[in-house]
Amino acid sequence: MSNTERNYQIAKEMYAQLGVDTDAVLQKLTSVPISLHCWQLDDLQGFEFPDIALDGGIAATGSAPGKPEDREMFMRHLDQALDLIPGRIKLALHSIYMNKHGKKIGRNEITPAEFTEWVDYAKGRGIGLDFNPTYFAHPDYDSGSTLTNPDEGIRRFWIEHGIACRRIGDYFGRELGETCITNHWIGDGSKDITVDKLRPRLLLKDSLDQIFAQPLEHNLDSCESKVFGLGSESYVPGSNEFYTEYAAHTGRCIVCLDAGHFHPTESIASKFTSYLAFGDHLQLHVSRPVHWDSDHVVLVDDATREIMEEIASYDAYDKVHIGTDFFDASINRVAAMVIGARSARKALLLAMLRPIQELKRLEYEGNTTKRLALLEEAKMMPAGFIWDYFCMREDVAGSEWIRDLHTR
Ligand code: RNT
Ligand code: ZN
Repeated sequence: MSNTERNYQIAKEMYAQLGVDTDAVLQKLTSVPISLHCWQLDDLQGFEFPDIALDGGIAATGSAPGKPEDREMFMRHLDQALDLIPGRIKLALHSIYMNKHGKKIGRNEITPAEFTEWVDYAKGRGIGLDFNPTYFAHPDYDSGSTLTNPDEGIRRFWIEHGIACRRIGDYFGRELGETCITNHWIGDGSKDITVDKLRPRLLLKDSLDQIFAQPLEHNLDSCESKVFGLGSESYVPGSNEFYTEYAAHTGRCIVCLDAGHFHPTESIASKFTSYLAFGDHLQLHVSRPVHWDSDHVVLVDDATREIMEEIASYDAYDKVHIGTDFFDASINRVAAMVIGARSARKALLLAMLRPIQELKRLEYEGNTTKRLALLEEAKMMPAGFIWDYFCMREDVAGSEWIRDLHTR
């Protein structure tokens, strides 16, 4: 018996005393998909315009060496990262990771033909795909006004992009046998005081109506809200209230909650049950805001743990679709993707290892003293032994991946 197996046996007995079945936890842990965003690897550069600067009020700061110079290097880095990430994975793409095969194709004209390599890649690795229209970083347009643009021609362009993207999402879902979530986020908003806040929202509503007009079997759309961004400090039409209302009224999309898109003391975890109470699905962008929507690498921190705990507490794995979203260019980008992905999965494990039944029982009894005591005692349980065993079973390196990391 290896050290890892021996340690697991010890931990398993300890958790059993708390009423937690670690074998069942591991079975669940490997099956819950985490949708990893591809754009950590190249600071959201994509392949469409290799030189264009990022805009839309988001930014990847830092200048670590090793940013992929071409598609081949990007794919090599992606393989390196995915090899180090245990558990069921989906990969979230942005439309700018398309392959135009040398043709001149507008972003409003893209089709599955520009993404066939991604489907082959996903099939080869046995992973699912999610998708994102890119309503920013376009040489001809200002991303501060896309789906809310009063210029009908420009708004039309972005509506067509949205429609084209969800058809590609449907193609992903059909090919891979797993529903694709197509996430719509726009950077629209204004830097300063806006007198008419209604008009942009009416335009956005109309744009979404047009984008979502056709039901698609293998695609599920989500809309991601925000409080503010760089250059949209004073007003963002795509707020959480707006999209929540839109989703509830139309039933045409679900809501995506990004951990960095709320006020600093607001936790997205505490919001889940307001949607679950109505049977709604949710998509998550697990991220790490530091003072603002900074998109730092996800860690096993309190905020991430609370997110996972809220899912585990109600067994809501089929309703809450976990995804990541961060872009840090200050450290090795492959390692950043690995750290964030492993941390998200570790936080999920910790949430699953909580003695949920016992905690609920104490709560229903009104024994808030014992509830608090047990919550604190549970934190010192040997979860690391379970994680190591999980990695071993998944045939993915444990903490020794750091030893093999060739970076400063
Ligand atoms: C931006 C949103 C959005 C983007 C991606 C790249 O604030 O979080 O999800 O990060 O579309
Ligand atoms: Zn996001």
